[in-house]
Amino acid sequence: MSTLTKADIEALGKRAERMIGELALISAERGRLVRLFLSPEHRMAADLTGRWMKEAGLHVSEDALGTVRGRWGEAPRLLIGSHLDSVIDAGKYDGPLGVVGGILAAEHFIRRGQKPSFGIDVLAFGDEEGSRFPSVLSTSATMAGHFDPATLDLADAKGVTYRRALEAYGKNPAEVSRTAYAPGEAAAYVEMHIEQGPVLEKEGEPLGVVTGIVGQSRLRVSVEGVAGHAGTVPMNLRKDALVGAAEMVLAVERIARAHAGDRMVGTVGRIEALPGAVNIIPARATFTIDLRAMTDRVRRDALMEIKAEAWRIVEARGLQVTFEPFLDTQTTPMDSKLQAALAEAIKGLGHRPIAIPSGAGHDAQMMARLCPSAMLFVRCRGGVSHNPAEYASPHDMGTAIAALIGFIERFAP
Ligand code: HGY
Ligand code: MN
Ligand code: MN
Repeated sequence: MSTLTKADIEALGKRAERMIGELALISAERGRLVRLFLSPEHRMAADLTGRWMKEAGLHVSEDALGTVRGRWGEAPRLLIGSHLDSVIDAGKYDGPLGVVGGILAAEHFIRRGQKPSFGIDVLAFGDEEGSRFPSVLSTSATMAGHFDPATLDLADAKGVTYRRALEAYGKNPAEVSRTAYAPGEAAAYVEMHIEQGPVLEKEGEPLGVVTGIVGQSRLRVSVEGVAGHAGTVPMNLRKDALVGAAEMVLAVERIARAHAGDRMVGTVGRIEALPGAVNIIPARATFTIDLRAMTDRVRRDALMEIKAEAWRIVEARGLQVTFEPFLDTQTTPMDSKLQAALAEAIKGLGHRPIAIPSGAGHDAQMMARLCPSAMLFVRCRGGVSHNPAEYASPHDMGTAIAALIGFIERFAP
């Protein structure tokens, strides 16, 4: 059974709620949560996180990509982390729960002077969502030794490159590749995260153990047509880029639905028509595709189906289409031994661990390329996420931190 009392668990949950609430006030916009990588808001959130890490007794440092690291003890290390960056108009738990939970779990051992036979690093990543640059998971990828130098030349919506943004944040891009852990230094990685889905709520359980993380393809599609006068060009003579794009969007939905058995989901989250005037037939339409499935082959085959459909559409309409892929992450299984240890810790609290595949991407997807990795899911109301209505209860968060503490008590590198 857990060494924590019910009062301990409630207190942990209340502290987590307070800390997450404080982080949620750090936003680039009033009225909605926007916290982008290498932004002034990232700086403020990183400083607040560093302060909490220090107060918990961790030794705080920051790497060349702005990842904040709270360190305790010697190698081999158990890494515990998640991300501080957010999507646009985000909920406040996606990311921060894993950072705050890691700090409070580490503090539990430091306060009691219970030094395990391994070190603990709590990590606060800055670029999981890819909300600023067309890259995702770049900070955890770097820590795992897989940074793609081409990332430095990616530009944000204002044309600021990743490299310039790093320099403006006070970092030296030349030091980026030195942030990776040395082989053997990281014994394992564990991440606590809201489930962002409805399974735990349906099961009536607060905690789940992630079996694997979905693979993702993200690409930008550009459809070229011919601008024309909305009042004078007959319908049968038009080369309307937006109508062609609209047919493609429906094809994405149809093809994704056809592969529901592989948990395939296809989303067009952004679309733009140019020149964007009410009385001009769109000459150009650009949109994004986010395609995911639990098997990589099925996902990549479906992507070919979507492209084939797009070529048929442009052929029929006298348009042109180009595809610009900017993400392709593999389906990533979580370490089975670590899953079992998380399940034992959850049972030690008198709960039933629920095994769940993750339809969302996470930093654990990259850290799994460095060391055995696992994720602990926390129930969230209605499964709602990437939405300001996102909510996890202090009781469930306290229970999750207690489970993480139980996991650490059981962990042996
Ligand atoms: O989009 C995702 O899967 C994650 O929230 N970055
Ligand atoms: Mn997340
Ligand atoms: Mn997210």
